[in-house]
Amino acid sequence: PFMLNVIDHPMFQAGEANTRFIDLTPELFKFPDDTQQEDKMLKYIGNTTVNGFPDVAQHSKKYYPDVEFKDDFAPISKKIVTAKDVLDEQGVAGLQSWLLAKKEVLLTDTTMRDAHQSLFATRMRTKDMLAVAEASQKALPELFSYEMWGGATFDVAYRFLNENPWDRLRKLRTAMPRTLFQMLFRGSNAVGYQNYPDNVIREFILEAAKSGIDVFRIFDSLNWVPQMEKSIQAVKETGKIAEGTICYTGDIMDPKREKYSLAYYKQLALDLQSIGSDIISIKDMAGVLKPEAAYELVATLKDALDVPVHLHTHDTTGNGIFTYARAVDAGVDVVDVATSALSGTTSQPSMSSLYYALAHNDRQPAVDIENVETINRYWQGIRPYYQDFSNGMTGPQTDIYQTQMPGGQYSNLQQQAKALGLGDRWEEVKEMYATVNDMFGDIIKVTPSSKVVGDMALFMIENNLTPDDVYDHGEKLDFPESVINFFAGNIGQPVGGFPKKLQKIILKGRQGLTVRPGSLAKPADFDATKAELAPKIGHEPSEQEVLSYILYPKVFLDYQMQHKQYGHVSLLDTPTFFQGMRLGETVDVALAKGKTMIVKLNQISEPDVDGIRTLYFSINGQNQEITVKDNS
Ligand code: 3PY
Ligand code: ZN
Repeated sequence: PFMLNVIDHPMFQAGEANTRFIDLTPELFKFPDDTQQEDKMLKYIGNTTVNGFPDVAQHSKKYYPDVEFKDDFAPISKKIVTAKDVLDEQGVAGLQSWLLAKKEVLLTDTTMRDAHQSLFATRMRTKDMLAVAEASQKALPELFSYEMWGGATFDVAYRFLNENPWDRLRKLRTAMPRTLFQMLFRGSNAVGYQNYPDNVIREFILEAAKSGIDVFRIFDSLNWVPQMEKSIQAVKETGKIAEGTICYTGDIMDPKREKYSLAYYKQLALDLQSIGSDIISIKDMAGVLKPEAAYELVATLKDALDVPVHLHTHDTTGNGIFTYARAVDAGVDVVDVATSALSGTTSQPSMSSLYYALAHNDRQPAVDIENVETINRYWQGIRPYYQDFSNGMTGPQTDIYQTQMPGGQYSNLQQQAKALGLGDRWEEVKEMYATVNDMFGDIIKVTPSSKVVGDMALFMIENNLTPDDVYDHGEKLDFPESVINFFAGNIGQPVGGFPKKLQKIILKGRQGLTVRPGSLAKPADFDATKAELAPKIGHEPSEQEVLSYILYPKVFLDYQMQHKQYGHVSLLDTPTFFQGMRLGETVDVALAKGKTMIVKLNQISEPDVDGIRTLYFSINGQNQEITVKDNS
């Protein structure tokens, strides 16, 4: 129909088919797909304009950075060998020796994963990462890796950002081919909050490796080694790097706290090495590892292990740089940092701060500090986009040493509390979090065990319950599902076992598992799942789609529906994506290379009797109206 419209047009037939013809009849040169994409985009903008976006406030003005970021970096110098070059050319053993031989401490940049997960509830959009991806690789080729996938980014992309996380991985991988990509993987819980069958774990890892992940940081939320073993084995099949992880809690320097002692961590690290970890990571998810403890722990592990040691902390208490400096003294091989603009408090310590803290130290990171600052200016520019999701923490929070709440959980639990109308009781929620941890026998708290503690704390605050109420009348209480699940052994066994009395109350007499849940789980039937999924999404599902559906059936189908309705909304700039448009505003949407849709919002009608508003736009100069139901 496209060609016929052109050929049939009187101007064309009159031999005037030149550029003037194209200018005068742009509608003839639109492909049906473009029109559809434009209509969908407009529907999204219209709906967001009228009905808003969850958790985003009304702003009188849209913020955009003053200066547009320009990538002026030269290509990577021929003299530089990146960590990715080493892995691709010399394999895992080559990378291990390369790391161990480095004098300086290496860095992992967590800006695109943990930093935004911990500062603004994982809401960073792919578009804002891609804009600086290629530049980052050129500017900072000496980094060990970028943590840019996994953890909560997987479900949040689908759930809140209308984005496909696999697309994010593919696009970043294309932009940064010489950079090691690292993901956070929750062992048998994959990138979810529950246990998955072993074959799902294996397939997910194979697919992630194929799609561009090089380093898999594998942890278990209870430090239970059997829950990490299958994941580590799967990574080894791919030739990528398995980082077995010890999650740090307690205080090894406090002789009264015997449960999580230095000897405990040393044995755990040795066990993880013996099942095939290529690197051992220490995951201080709450930021409670104090400087001298970091020195002792790292020195002990460096002495006991043959593989490199990678340290992760959160700067919640304000002591992150000090902790890293002592770990560097003790010989740590790699530490996790974030760009300054997205560092500090619940996020990782700042890359440039660490650089300067280690001035005149022979282990100072080998990065070009000017380049670090230039890249940081980009992030500084876009950080205000996400203000509405920010956890509001403006300075060090030393009560974390008591509550031990993971950085990645802090902002999420706060959102959860607000959603329950408990926003003004946040201090109580934090205290209850520590109380619940005691009731549970002092467990490791990291996703999903941290969510169990958080859910229980919210449940107790919401229902005004004390621990005694739970012990005395627990049989009458409907505990949160995650809590029942935990006590049933469905996410594994905590160090030292479950507190028996509470377990009996919560399971109401039922027996909990004592074996690895995956050893009982029925393997997923991928072919059957594919067949089941195809009619639901209207096309033959890819391996990635099957995996996403197995992990998050409802979230994935909801995303598919949204995507059908609204199309590629990831192309919108972030303020427009979250806030829609204001009257008189014009927004450019780059639909494809060289194809821009210029959208102007001219007028919005009052709602009619059915609550329907009409929005009057012009698109590339042509008027277009759409109707949107006002849900207010
Ligand atoms: C996650 O599992 O998402 C975490 O960041 C845990 O710290
Ligand atoms: Zn973390």
